[in-house]
Amino acid sequence: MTKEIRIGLVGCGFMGRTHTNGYKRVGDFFPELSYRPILKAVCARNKEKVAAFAQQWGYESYETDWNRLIARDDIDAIDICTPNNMHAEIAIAAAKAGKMILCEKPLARTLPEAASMVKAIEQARVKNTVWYNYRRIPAVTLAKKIVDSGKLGRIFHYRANFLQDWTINEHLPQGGKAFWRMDANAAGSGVTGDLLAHCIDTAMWLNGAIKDVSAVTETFVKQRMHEETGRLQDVKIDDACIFHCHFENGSLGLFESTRYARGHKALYTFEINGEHGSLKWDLHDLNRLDYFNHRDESELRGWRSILVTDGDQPYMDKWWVPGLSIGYEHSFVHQVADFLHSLESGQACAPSFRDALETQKVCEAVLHSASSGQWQQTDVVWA
Ligand code: 4PW
Repeated sequence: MTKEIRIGLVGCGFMGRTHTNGYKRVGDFFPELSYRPILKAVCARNKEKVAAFAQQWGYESYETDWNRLIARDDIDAIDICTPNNMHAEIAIAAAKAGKMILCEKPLARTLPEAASMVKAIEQARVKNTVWYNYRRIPAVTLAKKIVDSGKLGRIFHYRANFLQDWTINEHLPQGGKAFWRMDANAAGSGVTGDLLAHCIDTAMWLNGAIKDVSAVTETFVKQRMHEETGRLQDVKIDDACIFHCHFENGSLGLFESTRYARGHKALYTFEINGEHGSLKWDLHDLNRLDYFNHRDESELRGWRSILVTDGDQPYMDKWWVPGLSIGYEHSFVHQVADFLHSLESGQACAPSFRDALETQKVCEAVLHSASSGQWQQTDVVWA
């Protein structure tokens, strides 16, 4: 018997589209799941925009006030795709109303905000997850299987980059609908919360807790016009951030993120080096995982380039035939599938709000370290 999960989406920007595509596709490709998302309502302040989004994507109805969406008794789950400054208020209200919550990353702007969200969902005991979608790219999930199998042995190094170039133009404004990621009040931070948060989530998932960090940040364009005030205002986000760290398992980490790497649009890469082998992954070639196994016969030893498209590899039995690739959008379909599966199994859907709180601790420690010039403990507790 199919059970319905009636979705109420808040926000209809880029992430609203990726999540909605996930809800729409999941039933076709994961027919065994007993839960099915129903696109019940979408909410955004601008009536014309939200009505058009509802029509284009197939939502049954729309709202212009998220409080009304949460108050509706025909909604089971609230999906938060707003700018970061609204995550906490919406999530806490949704938890009080007993709704399941799926929240876009990063969980919040700050650690105290994130902690209040975790408290609310744990008190209300509502199902929850945070959209750190890169975990669900099959090659990344395969990396997790290889690390967990112990094939790499003792881990020495973890390094990750997330590079973009879209804010180099000094005439771009901050704030408003299009540029809220550049406004510290809306976003909380710059590349640390927006991009490094992904790298940190993947890193701790693959390699365990990050214990302490030492960071530098830079804001290359110091003032930009603010969309809301129309005035030139100080830019308070980090345009670039580099940090190094110790992991709990004794390995060293090196992370870099910037929106000023001319030519790079969304280059997320990571590499992990262990005693017996190494793994490398690159978002621009996302179906491929590179693996070096030092235990291979010495004459034939070398980097293996694994094209992750085979039915034996994570998630790939759901898609086409071996050799045919899938893309970025499928990571969101997988996240929906895993969330629906968690409703059947009764297990938490990782990363939960609590897991995302640990990532938030690292982001906060990184920003503190950059401003103090000191190493900073993270206090991460990673299961
Ligand atoms: O979450 C991130 C975004 O804010 C994304 O994964 C990539 O960078 C794409 O857009 C931004």
